Amino acid sequence: REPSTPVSRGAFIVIEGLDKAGKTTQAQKLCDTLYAQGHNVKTLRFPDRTTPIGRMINSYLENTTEMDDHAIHLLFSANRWERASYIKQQISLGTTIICDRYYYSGMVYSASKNNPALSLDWARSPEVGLPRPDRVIFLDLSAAEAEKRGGYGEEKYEKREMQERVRERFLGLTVRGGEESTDMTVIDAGSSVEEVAESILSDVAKVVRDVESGLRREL
Ligand code: DGP
Repeated sequence: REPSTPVSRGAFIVIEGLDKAGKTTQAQKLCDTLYAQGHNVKTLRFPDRTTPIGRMINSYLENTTEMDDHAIHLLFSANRWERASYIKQQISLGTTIICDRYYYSGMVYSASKNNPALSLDWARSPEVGLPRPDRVIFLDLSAAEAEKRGGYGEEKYEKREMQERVRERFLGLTVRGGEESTDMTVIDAGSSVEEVAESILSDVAKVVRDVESGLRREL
């Protein structure tokens, strides 16, 4: 009898950027557009504040709980590991995942704290083995521009100097070499919502096509 046609896997797309760069808006827009084009697609975001670990992260970010820099780093990572098998399962079922922040945020925010005991390499290690994205979009915005977008709120990292260090480290990842830099595309987040959405779509559409036609590795 005829062998059944294998379902092609979905793509795993990550959107990264500073606070206020427009990640959430763009992740939703990208999801809506791909869905309208007939793809199975879902969004995810990290930190996922709804799980027990996510609630601990939330109280740290809201400055309600103090925590050692290493301990909170491991919680952020654990919060991603909680969803790792879900991501793999959805992708193998043919669903494309658009993810608002991932371990790139994990590495650069922790390594930007000016804590000499917490290097980028140390920050990378608990993330090793998480599903690797097919594409990472970095929405680039200067810290000054980000601040103009309604200013920062009360959360832990919403301060100019921290955001400047975070941006430098993100851009460093794109030139660093090594496995986490290979698929990162930098997109200027300073133009209009529609223009940014178009730039993201033209980059991601090709990746999704390649994945669906089996031209990309398994996750
Ligand atoms: P958001 O919910 O996207 O506004 O993110 C909350 C804040 O947490 C934001 O300032 C970025 C930061 N963040 C996100 N992921 C990580 C992580 O893995 N580690 C650290 N240290 N910070 C993170």
